[in-house]
Amino acid sequence: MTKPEPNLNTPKPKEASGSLSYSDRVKVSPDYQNWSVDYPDYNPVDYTDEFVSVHGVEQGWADPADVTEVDFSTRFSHTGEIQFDESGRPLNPAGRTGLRGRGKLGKWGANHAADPIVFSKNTRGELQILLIKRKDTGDWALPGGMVDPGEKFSQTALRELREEAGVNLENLEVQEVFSGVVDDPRNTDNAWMETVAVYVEIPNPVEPRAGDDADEAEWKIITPDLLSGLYASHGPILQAALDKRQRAKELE
Ligand code: RP5
Repeated sequence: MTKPEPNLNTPKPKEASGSLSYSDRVKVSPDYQNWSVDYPDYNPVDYTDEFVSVHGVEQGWADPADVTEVDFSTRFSHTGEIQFDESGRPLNPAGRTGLRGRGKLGKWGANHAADPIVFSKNTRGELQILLIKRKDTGDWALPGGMVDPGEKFSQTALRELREEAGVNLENLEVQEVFSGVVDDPRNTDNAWMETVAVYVEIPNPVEPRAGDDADEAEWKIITPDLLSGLYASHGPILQAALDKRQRAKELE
């Protein structure tokens, strides 16, 4: 097999929309993404946004710049054991991203979030999903957010639903449908988003009201175009919830 040419100098065509794009990110060929593939020339820019390194540290939501000060024995990844590079930085389980450092993420390693998937049918009987339009990228997304200390993932998901979409379902039971790395535009080689997505179905679509990080909140009919246009990997996560819902219906 011919060895694929690494291409470190071409920026990725569509890394992210809006203010999340990292202009210094370089393209990594899929053949070279896995850390187990030898890539001696790999030397991407080391970037941590000032908002993280100054304000984040002052406000207590970001780790110190020196990764050796972080106690990783209290941290975890949904993907299993985390690998580290020779300087002690955690390595993104999804592989090389073309950027080192933490970018706009506060924590070295996994940055934990939770996402609510809320289904309901409209008056014509069509299945809908409650989505928000993110202020930072303008993408439609699940109304999820970062886990607060001491919170269970399901609590985070339902709190974020209330804060971002104005819908309070905090007394309802939810079904877990996904846990793992999100293909988030903020991810770097050393800091990445992970989420737990949960789903619930309600009989009537409650009127949403956008808040917090959301510009808009709306019920959307689920179509292939909607699924493929969602933020990060929210499309595949929503598809997993649809499949699980379908299997549950078949057993009823
Ligand atoms: C995504 O970012 C997660 O799936 C979740 O929806 C979101 C959390 O980040 P913020 O919305 O708090 O920026 O990776």
